[in-house]
Amino acid sequence: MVKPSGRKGLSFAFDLIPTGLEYIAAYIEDTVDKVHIVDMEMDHRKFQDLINLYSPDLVGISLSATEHNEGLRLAKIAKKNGVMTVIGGYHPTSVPDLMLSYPQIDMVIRGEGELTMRELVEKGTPENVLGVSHKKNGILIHNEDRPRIENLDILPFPARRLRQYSYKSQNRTTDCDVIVMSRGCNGFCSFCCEPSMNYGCLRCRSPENVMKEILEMAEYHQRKSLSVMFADPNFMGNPRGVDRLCDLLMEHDLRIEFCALVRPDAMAKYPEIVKKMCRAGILRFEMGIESPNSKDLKSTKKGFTNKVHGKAVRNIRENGGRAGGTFVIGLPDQTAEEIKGFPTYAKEIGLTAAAFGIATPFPGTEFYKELDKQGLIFETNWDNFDEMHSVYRTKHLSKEMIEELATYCMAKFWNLDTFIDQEMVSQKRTVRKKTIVDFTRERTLNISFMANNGNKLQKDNLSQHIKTFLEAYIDPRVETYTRTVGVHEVLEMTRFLRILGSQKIQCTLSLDDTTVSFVFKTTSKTVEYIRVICGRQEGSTINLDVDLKWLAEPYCTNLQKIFAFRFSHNFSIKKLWNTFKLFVAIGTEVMASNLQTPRAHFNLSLL
Ligand code: B12
Ligand code: SF4
Repeated sequence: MVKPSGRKGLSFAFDLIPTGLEYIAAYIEDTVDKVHIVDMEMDHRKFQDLINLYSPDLVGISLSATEHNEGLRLAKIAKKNGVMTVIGGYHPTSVPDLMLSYPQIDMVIRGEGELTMRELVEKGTPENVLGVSHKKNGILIHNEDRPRIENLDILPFPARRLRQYSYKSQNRTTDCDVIVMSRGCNGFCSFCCEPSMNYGCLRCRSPENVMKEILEMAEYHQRKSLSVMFADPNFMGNPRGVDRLCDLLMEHDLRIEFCALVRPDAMAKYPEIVKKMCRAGILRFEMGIESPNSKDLKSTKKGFTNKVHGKAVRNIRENGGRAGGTFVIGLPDQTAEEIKGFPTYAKEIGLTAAAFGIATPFPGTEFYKELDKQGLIFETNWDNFDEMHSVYRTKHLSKEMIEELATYCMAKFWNLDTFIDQEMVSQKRTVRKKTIVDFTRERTLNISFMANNGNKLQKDNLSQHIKTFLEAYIDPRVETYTRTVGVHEVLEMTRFLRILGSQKIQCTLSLDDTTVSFVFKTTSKTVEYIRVICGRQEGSTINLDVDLKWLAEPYCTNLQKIFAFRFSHNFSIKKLWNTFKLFVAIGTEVMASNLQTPRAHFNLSLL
């Protein structure tokens, strides 16, 4: 069972675990000699070497649209070795004819894989196996659909014991895992694959069955602290089930922080359950906010209005949870002005995290059918069906404009005020200030996530994207926010400020003629404000200049990166002394942090 490589979008933030393959492996394990799960993103061996090692009779590959090409490449290698191939997942289910047109694909399993795969390996032939599409003498045969599994409790838990890799959460130190409480969704959003895969039908496991798996999962991870994603597309689809699960979770002392994908209308409607979820450790939420505009919510058939947005976010924030939201940009009639308003709206309603995906017509969706009918889809490379590239013509915006707007939205939202706000909200729960070292370490990871994403995504036009990013950062709201909240009230930095004293630190980022400065005004006790301005301002006491040319140059060496940093703008002895104090303040904090938690290594070069 194989998952192709190729991180895209959100999988830079979360390691993607092939749960579907683990489910299937668990279901067929007792009927085959051996089943191996290979994740080519995590495995550093060549696929040919793995074929030699395992000598499989059958290779099963899981595919999304963006993995189409890579999946075909792997299937070709398997086929060259005389191995039968079968593929499954949302993409092949939607386009079985296309997939079977490739000589290296023998069979497609449509829909859920467990029962179909078991029957297939037991019979040894696809003939009359429900849910299989295959070829016979060059003719495509689509066997009838297999009915959905109504009682999900009959399924054995995913075969984590077959896992060969250690999956990590965004901080790269905590283990992460995935669990599924329900399948399907009762929504009918036009751009989503759920309606075609599950026909608006939501099926749920019993909370008791889920709890049993959670306990088994905790044991698998030796009860270490863990970050777990509920991969249900609509986790709150059955609020009573979630409520019961929270009761069960609270009976145990587990070191698990859960994340769930939820609809904002449910989060607005059930404040008591939201409260309970946060108490039970379900703390991070990703909501499909999609757009502030009613016309977009209507055209995509979201089934709710923008009135629910603010209320949903408030319910989460009040309980110290992380209110994440995703937006869809580049819909057929959206304008640049409308899209530019999205990050502002995200901040206004109080989201603590946001992602801005480009509307992508996946085959099988209503959205795809509509655009295909009008001949608007121009992209032919499936690699770009990743919600980060523009793949069809819209009324007002070019491909380049949409992709730049995605960068703009990202930068406008992920400014320093958002990072501070995130901390402020989580303090409601932790009642503890985070140290400046931990805070900076986590922000460095966020920035590297954005840089990885940007590098990979916009490699042809990276300089322009960096400039758009810098320009979007200029925002007077950062100063207003930091003056009101007080960064020192949110982060533990007493010793740091005492050593640093009264300073005006100016950190200037530039690329060609685009220059943006971050000004940090400190006293020995407070951070008065953080200001983000175009160009430079006079009167700073410490200057750090960073030339971002190296970012736009993907193959630059570490040495080049180091030379991009300069502390010497308008050099004077006084400034040198102040810079020294800054280094001492940072060094002291890093040492203190390493003494307290030796695993919190800090990469000084990043500072
Ligand atoms: C949770 C989730 C994520 C998580 C991953 C969680 C994890 N597993 O680690 C995160 C947030 C990281 C993520 C990222 C992305 N995701 Co996502 N994700 C989902 C979601 C909601 C659930 C996936 C899941 O784990 N399901 C649970 C398992 C049990 O189901 P399953 O994987 O579908 O497997 C079953 C069947 O499909 C089938 N099957 C699957 N593989 C195979 C293989 C064989 C051989 C066989 C026989 C059967 C079979 O049998 C399995 C068991 O029944 C799905 C929608 C959904 N409901 O599935 C979208 C979905 C898969 N994601 C999607 C997309 C677009 C993305 C991103 C590109 C978004 C972005 N821009 O960042 C990235 C892609 C990342 C990458 N490839 O690098 C799309 C894919 C569209 C398409 N047609 O290709 C989906 C369908 C959502 C949608 N838009 O409708 N995702
Ligand atoms: S609510 Fe979410 S999972 Fe359900 S159909 Fe809409 S986008 Fe898909």
